[in-house]
Amino acid sequence: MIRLAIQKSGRLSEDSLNLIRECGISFVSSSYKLKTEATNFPLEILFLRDDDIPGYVQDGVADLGIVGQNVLVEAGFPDLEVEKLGFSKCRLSLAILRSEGYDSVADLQGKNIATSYPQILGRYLAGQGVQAQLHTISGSVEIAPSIGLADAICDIVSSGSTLLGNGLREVETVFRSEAVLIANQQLSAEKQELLNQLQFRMQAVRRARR
Ligand code: PRT
Ligand code: ZN
Repeated sequence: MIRLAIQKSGRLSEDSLNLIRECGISFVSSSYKLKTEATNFPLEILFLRDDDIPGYVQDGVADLGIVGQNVLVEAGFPDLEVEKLGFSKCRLSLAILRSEGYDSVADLQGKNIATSYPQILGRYLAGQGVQAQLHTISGSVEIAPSIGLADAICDIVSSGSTLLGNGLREVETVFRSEAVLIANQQLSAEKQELLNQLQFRMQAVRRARR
């Protein structure tokens, strides 16, 4: 039996469940249950907050997980990635008030930047030779500039309408992300074989979708 952690309720949940079903794996899920067992494959599914998934897989509490690369890399475990899944594509971008001028990332020198991704942003700015004060906040990051909490933000963007609605404009792409399958790095031979079977099926599903 192999244990897979997926997001309980959020942007990754439906696509994760659909992918497992399209792999020919049947299970019953209900919104109040935190785990379920597949009926035709030795798989147990755990339903968790996405932020908890990388740590659980790193520690072996779960063998496998489905999570956004943004959360995986921010948690510090990029090496757990084994397969790109092609959904939940988004980018982590820097944005400023639309009324502000902007030439290059050097304009952020000495500025206050609000983000939920201090690790990824910190590395990006260091790579650009820019020093800024990062303020880590866990939600509603887009409101920070208009209430005077920060000069800029770094947050997840997909359509761009949230930025627009908050009077912000995207100035730099810091990181591109999609959902990935992750795996513990010390799987038993038996679990490794089950992972191989799952990856094979996931690849076939992606080819069929194209
Ligand atoms: O409760 P839990 O902790 O499990 O969920 P969560 O609220 O932390 O995450 P959730 O469900 O919002 O997102 C899960 C994952 O989906 C993220 O980690 C990304 O990998 C991916 N993803 C894809 C997104 C988006 N698109 C997205 N648009 N995550 C968040 N957003 C938010 C963004 O933060 C911003 O507020 O949507 C807004 C921007 O969207 P646009 O379309 O207006 O640009
Ligand atoms: Zn989360």
